[in-house]
Amino acid sequence: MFETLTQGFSAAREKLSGVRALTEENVSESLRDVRMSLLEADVDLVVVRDFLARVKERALGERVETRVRDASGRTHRVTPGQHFVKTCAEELVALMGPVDASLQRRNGVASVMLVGLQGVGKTTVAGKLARHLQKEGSRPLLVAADVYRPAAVLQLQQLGERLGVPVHVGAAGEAPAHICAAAARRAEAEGFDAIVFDTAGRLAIDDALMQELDEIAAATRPANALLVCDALMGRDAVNVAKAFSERLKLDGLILTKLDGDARGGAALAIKAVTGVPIKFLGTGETLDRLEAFRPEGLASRILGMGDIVGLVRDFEEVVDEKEAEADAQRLLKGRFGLEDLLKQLKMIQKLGPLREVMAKLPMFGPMAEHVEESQLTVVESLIGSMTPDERARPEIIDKSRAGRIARGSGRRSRDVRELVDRFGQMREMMASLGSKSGLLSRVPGFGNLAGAGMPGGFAPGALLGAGTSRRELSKRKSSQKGKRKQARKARRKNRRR
Ligand SMILES: Nc1nc2c(ncn2[C@@H]2O[C@H](COP(=O)(O)OP(=O)(O)O)[C@@H](O)[C@H]2O)c(=O)[nH]1
Ligand SMILES: [Mg+2]
Repeated sequence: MFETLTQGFSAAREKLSGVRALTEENVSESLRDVRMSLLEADVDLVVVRDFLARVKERALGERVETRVRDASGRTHRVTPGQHFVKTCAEELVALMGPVDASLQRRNGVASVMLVGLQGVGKTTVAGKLARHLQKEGSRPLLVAADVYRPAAVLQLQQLGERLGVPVHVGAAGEAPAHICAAAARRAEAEGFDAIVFDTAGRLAIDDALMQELDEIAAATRPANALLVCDALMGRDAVNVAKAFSERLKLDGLILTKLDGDARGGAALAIKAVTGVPIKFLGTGETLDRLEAFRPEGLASRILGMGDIVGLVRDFEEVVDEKEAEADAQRLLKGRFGLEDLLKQLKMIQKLGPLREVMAKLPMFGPMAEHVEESQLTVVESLIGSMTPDERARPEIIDKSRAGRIARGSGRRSRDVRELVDRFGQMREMMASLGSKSGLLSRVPGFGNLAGAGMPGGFAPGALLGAGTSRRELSKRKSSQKGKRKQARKARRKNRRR
């Protein structure tokens, strides 16, 4: 997601890393990288121009605070480069915002009419929204209003079946507006408090389609008319959205297929060009891949700074809160073995493709594209070949044990040693930083695995060390050394007290 933009902003940030002040010259130079990535990402030209102008004006116009005080009263130094990134983040949020992921209700019913071209993901979104509404405690009814392709009805029925959500289907030859009106009456009679109309699309916008959508809207007066857009279409998605918004009153946008979109041009420009707020993002084919839109999360992912809040939400979906608490407690006491690691790795896998999960982590974002899913499998197979004792206390794994584990898992002894070494480092890190970590500690069960904001701090990731560049590794190592030194100092200080 957004690799193109992330690279541009990272390059810009790097250029400003040593400077003592933001000047016309160095800001312009940095913005050149940003401009190039924006154009490459297929962002609308007018949007690019305005965005760059605003960032530049603010970067140069505002007094750069060199020291800020955080909530706990500690002061931090702020570099001009950081100030620049903060300005970019705020302008990205302003460009893509506001936050508006709520679904409106009329007479207590959350009615949603989905419109959009063919193949953009309307039917998939219908299923995802039904699931979302279910999770919020509503009772949704799905309505198959795409009557032109029998397969479309079947597709919705299959989704409904999987979710246990009834699907309203019209009679043969019944007009879409008629079907939808009948479904709305049925919803009222049968006590459904949410209804999602899955309408037909076309390859391009035409009058017949608009006419049909007008009729459905008039017949059902949906509380939410949402346009579904395919992010992979880039600037075309934006143009289509503009044309739709000029013909139909839209309450929101849903951007789909962001998981496959390396450029991100549509996400950046679509709100600015249409004036219609983004409500949800589709980030995969399965029904759980729907995210409520948060511009801050997207902006920080674009800037390569991760999206902790998004990650926390993902975790809430897959993690048993109580179990996570218990895990965290044990970790706090230093009782943490490879068995626990295996459990956490499995949990990560439930969250989605590894590189997507990593992209949401600060510091790991830029490395996410180097991550290979297969590394997880290696770690899994190694741990799988260990005895319970070895899993609990990996430090007992000597040369002969390592050899046996390697043979059992079909890996090399070196892999075993690497895993054990890294695990040892990780435990040490945890012991020194432990629960003091900031944001990441809010991730259930992960708080103690992670030193927030520290390269390599995210333990399972650090353990994989997957495809990490040598430079990154050495950076990490020296930073770890620094942290360890700090931790030793802190421990000594504590003892003295
Ligand atoms: N990767 C990915 N594929 C998606 C997403 N949403 C939908 N799709 C796929 O896009 C194709 C078209 O989706 P569909 O819901 O039938 O589109 P419709 O014609 O607008 O109803 C299907 O193969 C979906 O699995 C998404 O967020 N990510
Ligand atoms: Mg469809």
